[in-house]
Amino acid sequence: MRFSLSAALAALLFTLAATASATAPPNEDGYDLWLRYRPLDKSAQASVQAQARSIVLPGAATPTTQAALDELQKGLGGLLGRAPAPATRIADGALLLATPARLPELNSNTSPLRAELAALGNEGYLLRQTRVQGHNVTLIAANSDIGLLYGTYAWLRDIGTGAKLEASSAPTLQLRLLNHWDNLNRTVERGYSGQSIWDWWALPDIKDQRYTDYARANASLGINGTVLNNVNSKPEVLTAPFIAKAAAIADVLRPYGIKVYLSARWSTPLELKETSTADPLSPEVQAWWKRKADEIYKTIPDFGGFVVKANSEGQPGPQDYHRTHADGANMLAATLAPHKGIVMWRAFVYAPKGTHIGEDRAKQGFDEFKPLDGQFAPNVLVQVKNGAIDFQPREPFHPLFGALRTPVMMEFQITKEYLGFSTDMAYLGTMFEETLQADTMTAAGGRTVAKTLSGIAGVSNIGTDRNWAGSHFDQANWYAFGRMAWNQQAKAKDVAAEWAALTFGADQRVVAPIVKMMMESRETVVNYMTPLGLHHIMGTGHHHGPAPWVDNLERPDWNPVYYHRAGRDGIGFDRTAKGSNALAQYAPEFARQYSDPKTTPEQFLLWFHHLPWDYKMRSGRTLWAELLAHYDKGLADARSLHDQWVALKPLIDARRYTEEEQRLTRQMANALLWRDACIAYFQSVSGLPLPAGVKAPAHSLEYYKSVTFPYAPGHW
Ligand code: GCW
Repeated sequence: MRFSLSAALAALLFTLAATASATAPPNEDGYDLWLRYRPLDKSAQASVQAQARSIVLPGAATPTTQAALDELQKGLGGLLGRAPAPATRIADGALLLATPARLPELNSNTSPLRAELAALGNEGYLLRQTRVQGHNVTLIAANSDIGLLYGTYAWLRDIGTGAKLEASSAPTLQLRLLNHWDNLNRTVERGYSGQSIWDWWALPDIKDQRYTDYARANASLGINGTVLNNVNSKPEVLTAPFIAKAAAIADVLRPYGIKVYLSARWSTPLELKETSTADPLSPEVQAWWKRKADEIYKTIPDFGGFVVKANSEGQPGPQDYHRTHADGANMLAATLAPHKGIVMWRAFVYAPKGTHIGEDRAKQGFDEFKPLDGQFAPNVLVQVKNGAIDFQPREPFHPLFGALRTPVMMEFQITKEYLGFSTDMAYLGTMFEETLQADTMTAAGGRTVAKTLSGIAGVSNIGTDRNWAGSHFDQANWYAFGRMAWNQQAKAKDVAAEWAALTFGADQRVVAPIVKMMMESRETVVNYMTPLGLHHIMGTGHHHGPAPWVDNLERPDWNPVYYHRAGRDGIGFDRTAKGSNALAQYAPEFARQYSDPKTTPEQFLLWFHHLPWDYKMRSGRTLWAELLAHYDKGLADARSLHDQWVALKPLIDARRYTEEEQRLTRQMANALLWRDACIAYFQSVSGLPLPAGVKAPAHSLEYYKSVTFPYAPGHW
């Protein structure tokens, strides 16, 4: 009896295991990103096969078209099980890759595509089921080989998501860059995904396969430039050995349309002891930079240019010599101009120690750069962070957008310095969309932030972790940045759906719930960290965890208490005319709307206003009760994110399921810590009781103050 029972049990377990392995998808480690090319089902395979019976590229292959052909081999090999061989003759069912140079009839007066192609510029593409030379083909057409590569990725993407073929697409911005904050010793400032992928020691001789896969991933999104090193830069990066290393990376990235840029340290020639000063007006300094630019272009003929962090957070700059940011930027720009290089000069500056420290930090970038407008050389762009403080979970757009005639680059932070690193889930597509679509009100009828841009940069979240980004969901932030750099009108939700389908498979039972989680995630983080316009109340230095009580740092504007200004009388930073008047930096109509708390969107309320705790919110609740409700909602939603993921378990491969489940569990704990610590602290300041139904924090304020995060990553 005992024997047969255990036999029955064994049989049952065997059946369960067999069923589980039959349904659960195979494990994945995330290395393939959104370019996974897992087999399609039979009917989808048949329809793709019909579009690509052969692959035809008229004319000779170039490194870029070779990259497209290689991707098709890889992609169709995975999706269909085998890829068609390249053919030379156009036939029915061919997948045809053509530019007017390769197939002159595309440009003939009778070509129906001529005008459409002409409108696509150098990088755009069109996808079309059409007839060419009497044959039914699927056409990927563009004006250049890089357009063909982008079109190839778009075609593969449409297959992966199950979408119908995109008609045509062209980017609005020419500069679509990643900024790596990677140090030469391979640590990454604000990096939460391992070491820098750039192995400077092994370069230039040893070129990791990752560089090619990095290029593929970026080209698939249309990213066309990358700044290899941290804006807190070192002089060595501009010495010959490192230029040779950068050149080796540039060689790998070039076929994929990606240019290499470097962060230049202002005082490089002085620190290398090759000049006696770093004054931009010194002929010796100018000559040095000219020689340096010539040297770089000799090694990297298509070098993109420099990004510069000057006179910011202790970095050297032209102001050390009583020169302006424009003097500095223009001097570098003059050395790059003959080579068609550019300077991206960062506007992330705030008063150096000891100088007008009394001024609202949110105003300082504008105050420095607005008066210089019109003084910059044509190949200078001012690179502006999305908000005026620093990559907070939510910030209003920076007032420099729309205020300058000088071309402006957007700087987003893809790595989540202030949003829970790569351990908390926060899909940033919604944040990118919110900022890009915000109305600067700098023109009649409105003018979105997107419309004010000449380029866009994202601070990379890429590292040596097997999954590249620290977590699977953080891959989506790289993806969303790239897709929205290509098209600023893209909707975060559509981008999330694309990413989810490509990353987890185009099954609506998986895609729809994942998109829902993604779309909720960033607001969840805002709620448990910095609701209602609160900002910069994170832990000192590493910026992890709650620390609203901190008031003892070297500079007042590094202290959380400086930003939330909570006291018995109320909470929030008054940036109206009664306060710092930062609102005066915005367009008059914007300033008018945001000067009145009643017409200020509540998500920015405490950013612009200092209000009494009993201020009546739109919900009818007091500000105090509303603040508590937001913290509670943040915690509840963090728990819900976890539960939504758990419900997906049967449909996700075990490895990725577990890796994310562990993170979402950790996020619940982090949300609880934030909620409890902030409530304990703000209650100690407001002196108000917790309304009925609001749970008291689990510990004393002293306990929360004692929580530390030794060796938190990303902070050197
Ligand atoms: O957000 C802050 C970061 C610094 C960073 C700086 C900047 C590269 O805490 O780590 O330095 O901004 O953007 O320059």
